Amino acid sequence: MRPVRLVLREIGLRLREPFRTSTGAWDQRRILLVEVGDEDGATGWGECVAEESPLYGPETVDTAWLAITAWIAPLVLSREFTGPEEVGPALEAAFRGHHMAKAAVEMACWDLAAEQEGIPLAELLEGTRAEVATGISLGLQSSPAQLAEKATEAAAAGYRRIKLKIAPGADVEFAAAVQGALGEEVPVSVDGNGAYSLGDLEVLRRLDAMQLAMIEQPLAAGDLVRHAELQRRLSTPLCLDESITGADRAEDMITLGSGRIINVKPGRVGGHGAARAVHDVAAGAGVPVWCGGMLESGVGRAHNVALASLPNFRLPGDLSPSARYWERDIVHPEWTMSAGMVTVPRDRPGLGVEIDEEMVEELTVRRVVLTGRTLTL
Ligand code: OSB
Ligand code: MG
Repeated sequence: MRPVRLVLREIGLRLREPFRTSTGAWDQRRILLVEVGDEDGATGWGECVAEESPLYGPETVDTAWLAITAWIAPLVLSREFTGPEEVGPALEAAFRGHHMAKAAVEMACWDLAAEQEGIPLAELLEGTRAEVATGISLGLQSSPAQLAEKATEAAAAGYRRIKLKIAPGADVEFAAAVQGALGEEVPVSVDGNGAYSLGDLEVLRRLDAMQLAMIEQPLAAGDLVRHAELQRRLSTPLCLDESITGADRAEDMITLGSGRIINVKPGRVGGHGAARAVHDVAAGAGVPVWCGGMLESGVGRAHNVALASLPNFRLPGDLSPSARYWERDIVHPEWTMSAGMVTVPRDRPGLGVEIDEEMVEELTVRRVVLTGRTLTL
C-alpha cells in the first residue's frame, strides 16, 4: 500500500444539544477529516477525535493539524507499506504521543486498504459481529429530575446501557434519580472523566452501593496505582478510558488490578492497530471491552462500528445514531439504531457509508493537500 496524497480538512458541525462533562462543555465540534489516496485513485477516510481545548486529553484540533501536516503525513507519504497494520507501528517508532492525530491518518489507511481489496472495513479488521449493542452517554444536566427525564427517553428509544456523566457535587443524587425512574430496566453506569481523587472515597462508596454496571475513569489518567487501590475497596467494576493509551497500559491495568473493563477508543490509542492490540490483551485476560465515542461524525462512527464488530467488544458501545448528535450527518445513509442495535455494514467495501462530499465542502473552513513530493531548492 502506497498512499501518495493526503487531504486534511477542518469542518464545523453544530451539536443539536450541548454536551457537558466534568471537564467542559461542547456546543459544536471542530472536526478534522483525513482523506488518503493511492496512485490508482482509491481513497480512504479518517476522522480526528481531538477537541478544541485539551480537556479530555492533551491533544487539540490545532495540535493535531500541526502533527499531521508537519510529521505524520510526510512519513506516511514517503514509503510503501505491506499493509495498514504497518502504519501505526511506523508512526509510534518515529514520534512520541499525538495518538489522535496519528489515529486519524492510520484509520484512513485501513479504509484505503479495504477499498483497495474491495472488502468491508469490518472484514479487514477481522470483526465477526453482524450488529453491535448501543449505549448512550448522557451529558451533565442541570438537575437530577432533568437527567432522569433524559434517561427515561433513552430507555424508551431502546438503548441497552445508559451512561451518566458525573462530577463532584453532581453524582449520587443524579444517579439515584435515574435509577428511581428506570428501575432495573436498563444497566446504568457513570463516567467521572478523572474528576475524583482517593479523597472522595465517601462519595465513591455511595456510588458503589448503587449496583451500577461500572464506574468509568473516576481518577486521573495517570493514576493506575490509585485506581488499583480504589478497585480493591469497591465491588463495582471500574472501567478505564483515558488511562488506557495502548496495549502496554491495558497489561498494566490487568497486572495491577486497576480496573475490570476497558473503554476502547481507537483515536485515544493511535488507531485500529493499537485498538485491536488492546482488544486482544483484554480478551486474553477475560476482560470485556466496549467501544467508546468522542461525539464523532458519521465517518468516525463508521470506524468505531467496524472495530466494535470484533468478538471481545462484549458490552454496549457509545455508538448513538447520527440524529442524536447532528441535524444532518456528513454520510449516507446516516447511522441508525434498531432495538438498541447498530448494524455493521457488510454489503460494500470500506466504511459502508458514502461521504457527502458536497456537504463536507460546504462545511470546510480550511484545507491542505499534501503529497510525497518534497520541496528542493
Ligand atoms: O469520556 O467517553 C468519554 C465525549 C467526549 C469526551 C469524552 C467522552 C465522551 C462521551 C461521548 O462519553 C460518547 C459519545 O460519543 O456519544
Ligand atoms: Mg469516558
